[in-house]
Amino acid sequence: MSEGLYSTEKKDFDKTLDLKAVKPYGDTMNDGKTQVSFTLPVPAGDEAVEAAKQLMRKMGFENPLIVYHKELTEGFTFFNCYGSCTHTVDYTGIHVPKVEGTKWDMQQTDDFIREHIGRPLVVVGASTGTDAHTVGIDAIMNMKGFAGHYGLERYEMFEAHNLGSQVPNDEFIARAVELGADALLVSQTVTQKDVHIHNMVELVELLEAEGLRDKMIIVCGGARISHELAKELGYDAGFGMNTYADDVASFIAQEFDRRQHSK
Ligand code: B12
Repeated sequence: MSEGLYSTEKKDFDKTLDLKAVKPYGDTMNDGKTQVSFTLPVPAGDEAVEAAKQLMRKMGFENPLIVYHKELTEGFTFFNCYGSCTHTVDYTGIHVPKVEGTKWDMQQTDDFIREHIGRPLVVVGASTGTDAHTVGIDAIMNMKGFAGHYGLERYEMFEAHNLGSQVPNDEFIARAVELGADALLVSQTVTQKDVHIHNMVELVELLEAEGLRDKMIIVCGGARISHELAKELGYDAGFGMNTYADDVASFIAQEFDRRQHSK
């Protein structure tokens, strides 16, 4: 037996990495293997599986396999699918705007503030608008922090005020003024129907109307927040997933120092 299905000859797998045409990696280079899951608003059954397959092909997946499906509730079916992605991206042409500056640890940031600013910086943070998610802002602000990185409350040179969740923008600003905030930290987790955009823009507009925009550094964060989006909406910086207090603290210290020199 030589060629064919039962061949014992070693196959020469594609090992070419072309960064100008990158596609998902499953078992071997360029196989495009991808796992996708979604729900269709149809009852479970053969027709539902066929609909999911057709959709996979339309999304650019070859050899779609529906490996699991289950009716979640009457008329809604969930699918786990595999397929080979036919699309590629040019990785070499990608430019992602990022927060500029050097990332320091807690000690370095505290030392820098002590030496260059001479007083603790006041930061006021909250999950604003209708957003009830507190874990993200707590991870950045609370004493114990997140994944081994202490939060801002632990820093000697930050006075951190965490106002919690569902804080309306006008209340947030009023408290920030009362506390003499140098920086505002806005957390936005829910992004459905662009609710975060409206809420984040409203904050900037209110600050501008009250002549406060340039008096405070405004930073936002959340799993679906990027620095690019933050800048677009009038914020000084935006931080996404896997952010630690170190990132935010370094940025605020360096930005505050830059501003005090440009006055
Ligand atoms: C826990 C949770 C809840 C809890 C929240 C409890 C609490 N006290 O926080 C409860 C049950 C209340 C909840 C409710 C809802 N939730 Co919820 N929830 C989650 C869940 C499971 C985890 C979120 C979390 O805690 N992540 C961990 C933290 C550490 O990560 P993080 O928030 O991304 O924070 C990091 C960074 O983003 C960044 N960061 C975050 N904030 C800030 C701020 C600043 C200034 C900076 C610098 C950085 C920063 O730093 C953090 C650390 O690295 C996620 C799903 C998931 N697995 O992510 C859904 C999820 C966020 N929820 C979702 C939804 C839809 C809802 C509801 C609308 C559901 C409903 N229909 O009622 C409600 C909304 C309630 C409301 N009014 O806000 C969706 C959001 C989808 C979207 N894109 O909008 C998710 C993604 C689930 C999903 N897949 O559908 N939720």
